[in-house]
Amino acid sequence: MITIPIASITIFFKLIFLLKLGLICEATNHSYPGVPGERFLGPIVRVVGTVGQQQCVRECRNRPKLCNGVSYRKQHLLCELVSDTEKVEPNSDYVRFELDQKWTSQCASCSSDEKCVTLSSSQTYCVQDYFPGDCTALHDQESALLSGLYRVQLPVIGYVNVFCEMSLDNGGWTVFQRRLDGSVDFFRNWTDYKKGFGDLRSEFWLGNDILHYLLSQGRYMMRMDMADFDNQTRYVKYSYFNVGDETSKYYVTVFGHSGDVGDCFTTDRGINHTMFSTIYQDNDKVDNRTCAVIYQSGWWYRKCQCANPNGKYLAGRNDEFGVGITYEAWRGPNYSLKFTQFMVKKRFTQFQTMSRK
Ligand SMILES: [Ca+2]
Repeated sequence: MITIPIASITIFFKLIFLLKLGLICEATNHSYPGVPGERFLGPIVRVVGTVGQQQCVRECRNRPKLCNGVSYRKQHLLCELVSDTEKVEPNSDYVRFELDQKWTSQCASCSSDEKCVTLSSSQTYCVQDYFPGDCTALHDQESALLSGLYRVQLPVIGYVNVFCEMSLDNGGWTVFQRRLDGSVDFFRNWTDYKKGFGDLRSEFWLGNDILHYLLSQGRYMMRMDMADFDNQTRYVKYSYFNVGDETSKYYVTVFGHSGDVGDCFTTDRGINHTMFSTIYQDNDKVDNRTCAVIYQSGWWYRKCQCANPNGKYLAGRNDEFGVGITYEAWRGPNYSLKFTQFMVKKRFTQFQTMSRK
């Protein structure tokens, strides 16, 4: 008589149960146990919409140099690929799978921007993968995406991580500045502002080169959100925003104000048609003074400013005229705001352009 230990029967039925739930993905000899109720924090390196769970895992396996895990959102058939699987967060809509990619020998020749395609003859080919150029393209591709870190591909500089605001004002916004707690020093030199600094999940400046190449992809609008220490909020929006390259000193063009507070960017002391200035790079329009030193930041200074979003985190009312994170048209030059965030969104997406014809 053959005896089967009770334990192995229990494991067998547990596996059947998990497979029924779809929490184990079976894909050519490799099973990946899923963790329900959690998702990877990203950055999300690639989004694949309208696929099943097993296909989602396969999409990751087909990109061995890019992908080490997937977050799958069942209701939306939404597949998020990540390369960094260290940080997770609870989310009941998701199940996450961590993948060990070392075994994937057939696709090993594909680079991180290529997808491995298997033909029926079991031969594999590496084909160029598609990457969106900004958060607007990501949002157009899949409107159910959450706010967070995503990888986009820009002209000239290639891949960069950006924070996408996917719910506020219809989503699809790429964030390029945020202040919220004073944890990051913004009184920095030209190179720091050129390359960007800080933490994309917290306080940061995305970087003037990134901003320039991002905006070079089309026609963009800009939105600035702000909050004071009484938890009041305001925003301004501009129908056009563009930033030149480094040889132009990141020359800015902005117009078309709207919002629920006065304009600080296209006025006489605004930023329109000015160059970027930092300490040791005085490109402002005051001959005998250096605005960037007086107001302790890097910014598009004119004579000198009406808003100083990269200023010192002075937390509310203070005596340092204009040095704080000020927005004169709202709380004046002696009030340093609690929160600011700047972001851009492409005005006409491919679909909208097509339907406009
Ligand atoms: Ca000057």
